[in-house]
Amino acid sequence: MDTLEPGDPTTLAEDLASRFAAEHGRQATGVFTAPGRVNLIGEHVDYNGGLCLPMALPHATYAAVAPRDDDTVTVSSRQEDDGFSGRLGDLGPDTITGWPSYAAGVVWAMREAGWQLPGMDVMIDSRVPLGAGLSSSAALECAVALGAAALAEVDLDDEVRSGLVRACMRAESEVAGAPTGGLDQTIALFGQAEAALLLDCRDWSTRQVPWDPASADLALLVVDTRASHSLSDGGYASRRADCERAAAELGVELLRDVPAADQAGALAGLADEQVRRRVRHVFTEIDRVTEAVAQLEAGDFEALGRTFLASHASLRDDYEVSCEELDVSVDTAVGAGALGARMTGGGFGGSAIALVPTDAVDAVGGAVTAAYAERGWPAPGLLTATPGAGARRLR
Ligand code: GAF
Repeated sequence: MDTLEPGDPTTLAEDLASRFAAEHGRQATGVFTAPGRVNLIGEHVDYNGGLCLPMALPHATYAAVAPRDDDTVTVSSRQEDDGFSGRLGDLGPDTITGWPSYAAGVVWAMREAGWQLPGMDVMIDSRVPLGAGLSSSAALECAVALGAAALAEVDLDDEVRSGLVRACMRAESEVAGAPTGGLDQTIALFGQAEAALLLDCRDWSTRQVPWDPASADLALLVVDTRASHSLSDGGYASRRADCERAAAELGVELLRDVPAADQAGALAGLADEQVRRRVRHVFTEIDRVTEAVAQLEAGDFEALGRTFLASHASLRDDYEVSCEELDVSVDTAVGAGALGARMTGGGFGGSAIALVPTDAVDAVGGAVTAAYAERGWPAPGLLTATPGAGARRLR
Protein backbone atom coordinates (compact mmCIF):
# COMPACT_ATOMS: atom_id res chain seq x y z
CA MET A 1 0.00 0.00 0.00
CA ASP A 2 3.02 2.34 0.31
CA THR A 3 2.78 5.12 -2.23
CA LEU A 4 6.44 6.04 -1.80
CA GLU A 5 8.99 3.35 -1.05
CA PRO A 6 11.96 4.45 1.05
CA GLY A 7 14.31 2.53 -1.24
CA ASP A 8 17.51 0.77 -0.26
CA PRO A 9 19.99 3.30 1.21
CA THR A 10 23.08 1.59 -0.22
CA THR A 11 21.63 1.48 -3.72
CA LEU A 12 20.39 5.06 -3.53
CA ALA A 13 23.80 6.25 -2.29
CA GLU A 14 25.64 4.43 -5.09
CA ASP A 15 23.30 5.83 -7.68
CA LEU A 16 23.70 9.38 -6.33
CA ALA A 17 27.50 9.00 -6.23
CA SER A 18 27.49 7.94 -9.93
CA ARG A 19 25.32 10.89 -10.90
CA PHE A 20 27.54 13.23 -8.91
CA ALA A 21 30.63 11.93 -10.72
CA ALA A 22 28.92 12.29 -14.11
CA GLU A 23 27.79 15.86 -13.36
CA HIS A 24 30.92 17.17 -11.65
CA GLY A 25 33.64 15.12 -13.33
CA ARG A 26 35.09 13.88 -10.05
CA GLN A 27 34.14 11.53 -7.23
CA ALA A 28 32.09 12.67 -4.25
CA THR A 29 34.00 12.59 -0.97
CA GLY A 30 31.04 10.78 0.54
CA VAL A 31 27.27 10.31 0.57
CA PHE A 32 25.38 11.25 3.73
CA THR A 33 21.80 10.61 4.72
CA ALA A 34 19.27 11.95 7.20
CA PRO A 35 15.72 10.67 7.77
CA GLY A 36 12.25 12.20 7.73
CA ARG A 37 10.16 11.61 10.83
CA VAL A 38 6.75 11.23 12.31
CA ASN A 39 6.17 12.74 15.70
CA LEU A 40 4.19 10.19 17.71
CA ILE A 41 3.06 12.86 20.17
CA GLY A 42 4.19 16.18 21.67
CA GLU A 43 3.16 18.70 19.04
CA HIS A 44 3.93 22.42 19.09
CA VAL A 45 5.66 22.05 22.42
CA ASP A 46 9.32 21.96 21.33
CA TYR A 47 9.63 25.74 21.22
CA ASN A 48 7.99 25.85 24.67
CA GLY A 49 10.66 23.64 26.25
CA GLY A 50 8.28 20.65 26.27
CA LEU A 51 8.51 16.92 25.58
CA CYS A 52 8.20 15.26 22.17
CA LEU A 53 8.26 11.64 21.04
CA PRO A 54 9.35 11.49 17.39
CA MET A 55 10.47 8.49 15.38
CA ALA A 56 12.82 8.49 12.36
CA LEU A 57 11.35 7.13 9.13
CA PRO A 58 13.16 4.87 6.66
CA HIS A 59 12.34 7.57 4.10
CA ALA A 60 15.46 9.74 3.98
CA THR A 61 17.33 12.45 2.10
CA TYR A 62 20.76 11.81 0.59
CA ALA A 63 23.57 14.31 -0.04
CA ALA A 64 26.67 13.60 -2.14
CA VAL A 65 29.34 16.14 -1.28
CA ALA A 66 32.84 17.03 -2.48
CA PRO A 67 35.09 20.05 -1.81
CA ARG A 68 36.02 22.47 -4.59
CA ASP A 69 39.29 24.26 -5.28
CA ASP A 70 37.56 27.65 -5.17
CA ASP A 71 35.16 29.26 -2.68
CA THR A 72 31.96 28.46 -4.58
CA VAL A 73 29.09 26.43 -3.13
CA THR A 74 26.73 24.68 -5.55
CA VAL A 75 23.65 22.66 -4.69
CA SER A 76 21.47 20.65 -7.06
CA SER A 77 18.70 18.14 -6.52
CA ARG A 78 17.26 15.23 -8.46
CA GLN A 79 13.80 16.46 -7.43
CA GLU A 80 14.16 20.12 -8.45
CA ASP A 81 14.90 21.90 -11.72
CA ASP A 82 16.59 24.87 -10.12
CA GLY A 83 19.74 24.81 -8.03
CA PHE A 84 22.05 27.30 -6.36
CA SER A 85 25.55 28.61 -6.88
CA GLY A 86 27.19 31.29 -4.76
CA ARG A 87 30.42 32.20 -3.04
CA LEU A 88 30.99 31.17 0.56
CA GLY A 89 31.41 34.74 1.76
CA ASP A 90 28.18 35.85 0.08
CA LEU A 91 25.95 33.19 1.66
CA GLY A 92 23.34 34.58 4.00
CA PRO A 93 19.66 35.12 4.73
CA ASP A 94 19.31 37.63 1.89
CA THR A 95 21.15 35.73 -0.82
CA ILE A 96 19.56 32.26 -0.81
CA THR A 97 15.92 31.63 -1.68
CA GLY A 98 13.65 28.67 -2.35
CA TRP A 99 14.57 25.08 -1.51
CA PRO A 100 18.36 25.81 -1.49
CA SER A 101 17.78 27.86 1.69
CA TYR A 102 17.67 24.54 3.54
CA ALA A 103 20.94 23.34 1.97
CA ALA A 104 23.21 26.33 1.31
CA GLY A 105 21.63 27.97 4.40
CA VAL A 106 23.18 25.24 6.53
CA VAL A 107 26.64 25.95 5.07
CA TRP A 108 26.13 29.59 6.02
CA ALA A 109 24.93 28.74 9.55
CA MET A 110 27.82 26.33 10.15
CA ARG A 111 30.32 28.99 9.10
CA GLU A 112 28.57 31.46 11.41
CA ALA A 113 29.12 28.92 14.21
CA GLY A 114 32.85 28.84 13.47
CA TRP A 115 33.18 25.86 11.13
CA GLN A 116 36.03 26.19 8.63
CA LEU A 117 34.36 24.97 5.46
CA PRO A 118 35.70 24.87 1.90
CA GLY A 119 33.74 25.63 -1.26
CA MET A 120 31.77 22.53 -2.15
CA ASP A 121 29.45 20.82 -4.60
CA VAL A 122 26.36 19.18 -3.09
CA MET A 123 23.92 16.91 -4.94
CA ILE A 124 20.65 15.86 -3.28
CA ASP A 125 18.25 12.97 -3.72
CA SER A 126 15.26 12.50 -1.41
CA ARG A 127 12.72 9.83 -0.60
CA VAL A 128 10.95 11.94 2.04
CA PRO A 129 7.60 13.05 0.61
CA LEU A 130 7.89 16.81 0.08
CA GLY A 131 5.51 19.12 1.93
CA ALA A 132 3.84 16.19 3.68
CA GLY A 133 4.70 17.30 7.21
CA LEU A 134 7.23 14.46 7.46
CA SER A 135 10.17 16.79 7.88
CA SER A 136 11.70 16.79 4.43
CA SER A 137 13.28 20.16 5.31
CA ALA A 138 15.18 18.92 8.34
CA ALA A 139 16.24 15.77 6.49
CA LEU A 140 17.74 17.96 3.78
CA GLU A 141 19.45 20.27 6.28
CA CYS A 142 20.90 17.44 8.32
CA ALA A 143 22.18 15.43 5.33
CA VAL A 144 24.00 18.56 4.09
CA ALA A 145 25.29 19.31 7.59
CA LEU A 146 26.84 15.83 7.89
CA GLY A 147 28.45 16.20 4.48
CA ALA A 148 29.87 19.63 5.31
CA ALA A 149 31.14 18.35 8.68
CA ALA A 150 32.93 15.51 6.89
CA LEU A 151 34.67 18.02 4.59
CA ALA A 152 35.91 19.77 7.73
CA GLU A 153 37.16 16.35 8.90
CA VAL A 154 35.34 16.62 12.22
CA ASP A 155 34.21 13.43 14.00
CA LEU A 156 30.57 13.26 14.93
CA ASP A 157 30.20 12.87 18.67
CA ASP A 158 26.98 13.90 20.43
CA GLU A 159 28.27 17.39 21.11
CA VAL A 160 29.09 17.96 17.45
CA ARG A 161 25.69 16.58 16.46
CA SER A 162 24.02 19.00 18.89
CA GLY A 163 25.93 21.85 17.29
CA LEU A 164 24.70 20.71 13.89
CA VAL A 165 21.10 20.67 15.20
CA ARG A 166 21.53 24.32 16.18
CA ALA A 167 23.07 25.27 12.82
CA CYS A 168 20.23 23.56 10.93
CA MET A 169 17.65 25.34 13.11
CA ARG A 170 19.34 28.64 12.39
CA ALA A 171 19.29 27.98 8.64
CA GLU A 172 15.60 27.10 8.78
CA SER A 173 14.65 30.07 10.90
CA GLU A 174 16.88 32.81 9.46
CA VAL A 175 17.37 31.74 5.85
CA ALA A 176 14.19 29.76 5.06
CA GLY A 177 12.01 31.93 7.33
CA ALA A 178 10.40 29.10 9.33
CA PRO A 179 11.03 29.69 13.05
CA THR A 180 10.74 26.03 14.01
CA GLY A 181 11.62 24.50 17.34
CA GLY A 182 14.32 21.82 16.90
CA LEU A 183 12.23 18.66 17.11
CA ASP A 184 12.81 17.65 13.50
CA GLN A 185 16.56 18.25 13.37
CA THR A 186 17.08 16.43 16.68
CA ILE A 187 15.30 13.26 15.61
CA ALA A 188 17.10 13.37 12.25
CA LEU A 189 20.51 13.55 13.91
CA PHE A 190 19.83 11.42 17.01
CA GLY A 191 17.18 8.88 15.89
CA GLN A 192 17.89 5.16 16.05
CA ALA A 193 16.16 2.24 14.37
CA GLU A 194 13.51 0.34 16.38
CA ALA A 195 12.99 3.22 18.79
CA ALA A 196 11.20 6.48 19.30
CA LEU A 197 13.13 9.33 20.88
CA LEU A 198 11.83 10.99 24.02
CA LEU A 199 13.16 14.49 23.64
CA ASP A 200 13.15 17.06 26.42
CA CYS A 201 13.34 20.40 24.65
CA ARG A 202 14.17 22.31 27.84
CA ASP A 203 17.62 20.76 28.27
CA TRP A 204 17.73 18.83 24.96
CA SER A 205 18.31 15.53 26.74
CA THR A 206 17.10 12.42 24.90
CA ARG A 207 16.09 8.87 25.77
CA GLN A 208 15.38 6.05 23.34
CA VAL A 209 11.93 4.50 23.94
CA PRO A 210 11.23 1.11 22.33
CA TRP A 211 8.55 1.45 19.65
CA ASP A 212 7.36 -1.91 18.41
CA PRO A 213 3.63 -1.85 17.64
CA ALA A 214 4.12 -4.91 15.39
CA SER A 215 4.63 -6.96 18.57
CA ALA A 216 0.96 -6.19 19.34
CA ASP A 217 -0.12 -6.79 15.71
CA LEU A 218 -0.43 -3.08 15.12
CA ALA A 219 0.95 -0.78 12.45
CA LEU A 220 1.39 2.97 12.22
CA LEU A 221 -0.38 4.21 9.12
CA VAL A 222 0.66 7.62 7.78
CA VAL A 223 -1.94 9.53 5.76
CA ASP A 224 -0.47 12.35 3.69
CA THR A 225 -3.43 14.65 3.16
CA ARG A 226 -1.67 16.36 0.26
CA ALA A 227 -3.21 19.55 1.62
CA SER A 228 -0.80 22.45 1.34
CA HIS A 229 1.49 22.82 4.30
CA SER A 230 4.01 25.58 4.91
CA LEU A 231 5.74 26.58 8.10
CA SER A 232 6.90 29.92 6.73
CA ASP A 233 3.55 31.52 5.87
CA GLY A 234 2.74 33.00 9.27
CA GLY A 235 0.42 30.46 10.95
CA TYR A 236 3.27 28.64 12.68
CA ALA A 237 5.05 31.86 13.68
CA SER A 238 1.87 33.37 15.11
CA ARG A 239 1.27 30.30 17.34
CA ARG A 240 4.84 30.57 18.55
CA ALA A 241 4.43 34.30 19.19
CA ASP A 242 1.25 33.65 21.25
CA CYS A 243 3.21 31.23 23.44
CA GLU A 244 6.10 33.63 23.90
CA ARG A 245 3.70 36.42 24.83
CA ALA A 246 1.99 34.18 27.37
CA ALA A 247 5.32 33.08 28.87
CA ALA A 248 6.32 36.74 29.29
CA GLU A 249 2.94 37.52 30.89
CA LEU A 250 3.39 34.60 33.28
CA GLY A 251 6.95 35.61 34.12
CA VAL A 252 8.64 32.44 32.85
CA GLU A 253 11.17 31.88 30.09
CA LEU A 254 9.31 28.89 28.65
CA LEU A 255 5.73 27.68 29.20
CA ARG A 256 7.22 24.37 30.39
CA ASP A 257 8.54 26.28 33.40
CA VAL A 258 5.05 26.81 34.87
CA PRO A 259 4.79 24.14 37.61
CA ALA A 260 1.83 21.74 37.35
CA ALA A 261 0.31 23.11 40.55
CA ASP A 262 0.27 26.65 39.15
CA GLN A 263 -1.12 25.87 35.72
CA ALA A 264 -4.84 26.28 36.46
CA GLY A 265 -4.19 29.66 38.05
CA ALA A 266 -1.91 30.69 35.20
CA LEU A 267 -4.59 29.86 32.63
CA ALA A 268 -7.28 31.70 34.56
CA GLY A 269 -5.05 34.76 34.75
CA LEU A 270 -4.41 35.07 31.00
CA ALA A 271 -6.46 37.93 29.63
CA ASP A 272 -6.75 36.83 26.01
CA GLU A 273 -9.10 33.89 25.38
CA GLN A 274 -7.21 32.68 22.31
CA VAL A 275 -3.86 32.80 24.08
CA ARG A 276 -5.42 30.89 26.98
CA ARG A 277 -6.44 28.08 24.63
CA ARG A 278 -2.97 27.99 23.05
CA VAL A 279 -1.37 27.68 26.48
CA ARG A 280 -3.87 25.02 27.57
CA HIS A 281 -2.81 22.94 24.57
CA VAL A 282 0.84 23.28 25.55
CA PHE A 283 0.26 22.31 29.19
CA THR A 284 -1.97 19.34 28.37
CA GLU A 285 0.14 18.11 25.44
CA ILE A 286 3.28 17.93 27.56
CA ASP A 287 1.35 15.81 30.10
CA ARG A 288 0.10 13.59 27.28
CA VAL A 289 3.67 12.83 26.20
CA THR A 290 4.50 11.58 29.69
CA GLU A 291 1.31 9.49 29.65
CA ALA A 292 2.07 8.13 26.20
CA VAL A 293 5.55 6.99 27.21
CA ALA A 294 4.12 5.18 30.25
CA GLN A 295 1.42 3.58 28.08
CA LEU A 296 4.01 2.47 25.55
CA GLU A 297 6.26 1.04 28.21
CA ALA A 298 3.28 -0.86 29.64
CA GLY A 299 2.38 -2.12 26.15
CA ASP A 300 -1.06 -0.49 26.52
CA PHE A 301 -1.70 0.52 22.92
CA GLU A 302 -5.46 0.95 23.49
CA ALA A 303 -4.67 3.72 25.98
CA LEU A 304 -2.07 5.16 23.63
CA GLY A 305 -4.71 5.37 20.92
CA ARG A 306 -6.95 7.38 23.25
CA THR A 307 -4.04 9.69 24.04
CA PHE A 308 -3.48 10.24 20.30
CA LEU A 309 -7.13 11.26 19.97
CA ALA A 310 -6.95 13.67 22.90
CA SER A 311 -3.86 15.23 21.33
CA HIS A 312 -5.63 15.69 18.02
CA ALA A 313 -8.66 17.30 19.66
CA SER A 314 -6.41 19.73 21.50
CA LEU A 315 -4.51 20.66 18.32
CA ARG A 316 -7.79 21.07 16.46
CA ASP A 317 -9.75 23.04 19.05
CA ASP A 318 -7.24 24.82 21.27
CA TYR A 319 -4.22 25.27 19.04
CA GLU A 320 -6.18 25.49 15.77
CA VAL A 321 -3.50 23.98 13.53
CA SER A 322 -5.58 21.16 12.06
CA CYS A 323 -7.60 21.36 8.84
CA GLU A 324 -10.58 19.58 7.32
CA GLU A 325 -8.46 16.98 5.54
CA LEU A 326 -6.63 16.08 8.77
CA ASP A 327 -9.88 15.90 10.76
CA VAL A 328 -11.55 13.69 8.15
CA SER A 329 -8.47 11.43 8.08
CA VAL A 330 -8.50 11.04 11.87
CA ASP A 331 -12.26 10.52 12.20
CA THR A 332 -12.45 8.10 9.28
CA ALA A 333 -9.46 6.07 10.45
CA VAL A 334 -10.99 5.65 13.89
CA GLY A 335 -14.39 4.83 12.40
CA ALA A 336 -12.73 2.10 10.31
CA GLY A 337 -10.93 0.43 13.22
CA ALA A 338 -7.87 2.51 14.22
CA LEU A 339 -7.16 2.57 17.97
CA GLY A 340 -6.34 6.24 17.70
CA ALA A 341 -5.13 8.85 15.26
CA ARG A 342 -3.83 12.38 15.21
CA MET A 343 -2.22 14.98 13.03
CA THR A 344 1.58 14.89 13.15
CA GLY A 345 4.04 17.73 12.64
CA GLY A 346 3.27 21.38 12.24
CA GLY A 347 -0.26 20.95 10.83
CA PHE A 348 -2.19 23.22 8.44
CA GLY A 349 -2.17 20.19 6.11
CA GLY A 350 0.61 17.63 6.04
CA SER A 351 0.06 14.18 7.50
CA ALA A 352 -1.97 12.29 10.09
CA ILE A 353 -0.91 9.07 11.80
CA ALA A 354 -3.21 6.23 12.85
CA LEU A 355 -2.50 3.26 15.10
CA VAL A 356 -4.16 0.40 13.26
CA PRO A 357 -4.48 -3.39 13.77
CA THR A 358 -2.23 -4.92 11.11
CA ASP A 359 -5.09 -6.80 9.52
CA ALA A 360 -7.15 -3.58 9.22
CA VAL A 361 -4.49 -1.44 7.51
CA ASP A 362 -5.96 -1.93 4.04
CA ALA A 363 -9.51 -1.31 5.27
CA VAL A 364 -8.54 1.88 7.11
CA GLY A 365 -6.50 3.15 4.15
CA GLY A 366 -9.38 2.32 1.83
CA ALA A 367 -11.92 4.08 4.05
CA VAL A 368 -9.82 7.25 4.19
CA THR A 369 -9.29 7.17 0.43
CA ALA A 370 -13.06 6.75 -0.08
CA ALA A 371 -13.80 9.63 2.30
CA TYR A 372 -11.49 11.87 0.26
CA ALA A 373 -13.12 10.76 -3.02
CA GLU A 374 -16.60 11.52 -1.64
CA ARG A 375 -15.48 15.08 -0.97
CA GLY A 376 -13.83 15.48 -4.35
CA TRP A 377 -10.35 15.70 -2.82
CA PRO A 378 -7.26 14.19 -4.47
CA ALA A 379 -6.43 10.75 -3.05
CA PRO A 380 -4.22 10.82 0.08
CA GLY A 381 -0.74 9.30 0.12
CA LEU A 382 -0.54 6.24 2.39
CA LEU A 383 2.41 4.49 3.95
CA THR A 384 3.00 2.27 6.93
CA ALA A 385 5.80 3.70 9.02
CA THR A 386 8.47 1.57 10.61
CA PRO A 387 11.27 3.22 12.58
CA GLY A 388 14.30 4.09 10.46
CA ALA A 389 17.89 4.90 11.35
CA GLY A 390 19.27 8.34 12.16
CA ALA A 391 21.60 10.49 10.07
CA ARG A 392 24.85 8.83 9.01
CA ARG A 393 27.53 8.48 6.35
CA LEU A 394 26.78 5.79 3.79
CA ARG A 395 29.98 5.71 1.74
C1 GAF B 1 7.25 21.46 12.75
C2 GAF B 1 8.45 22.16 13.37
F1 GAF B 1 9.50 22.10 12.52
C3 GAF B 1 8.83 21.53 14.70
O1 GAF B 1 9.85 22.29 15.29
C4 GAF B 1 7.63 21.40 15.63
O2 GAF B 1 7.29 22.64 16.21
C5 GAF B 1 6.44 20.79 14.89
O3 GAF B 1 6.17 21.46 13.68
C6 GAF B 1 5.19 20.81 15.72
O4 GAF B 1 5.34 19.97 16.81
O5 GAF B 1 7.57 20.15 12.39
